[in-house]
Amino acid sequence: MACLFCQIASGEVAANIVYKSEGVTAFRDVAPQAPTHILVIPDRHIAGAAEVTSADEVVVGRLVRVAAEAARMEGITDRGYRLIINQGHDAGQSIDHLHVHLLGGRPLPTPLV
Ligand code: DGP
Repeated sequence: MACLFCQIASGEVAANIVYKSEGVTAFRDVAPQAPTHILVIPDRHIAGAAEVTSADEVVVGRLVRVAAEAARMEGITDRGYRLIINQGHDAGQSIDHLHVHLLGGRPLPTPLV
């Protein structure tokens, strides 16, 4: 079955893309939970954090760097932001393609859960 985020990475499905380079795509979440809510994904399909292998370490590191660059572009670096990866059912992962949520632009709840 076609993976939605693979289709966004390939351009087959439209999204509000804020960054695309080096095998990584960042785009605005369709249902933002904060003033800034961007998803950062590897273009190559990785189902989730549990499926990351040593061969993925470079691109997975790149996800964090691109998220930090996106935060700078959003102007939220100084006030802070949160990066989240949901893995599996209990975490509420709804799309089985690894993605980092970049959330910011307002105070975020603490503790985390
Ligand atoms: P998660 O629950 O961690 O699997 O997050 C999946 C996110 O993906 C969720 O915040 C909503 C977002 N999302 C789902 N479908 C689409 C879509 O078609 N386009 C965009 N831009 N975001 C989507």
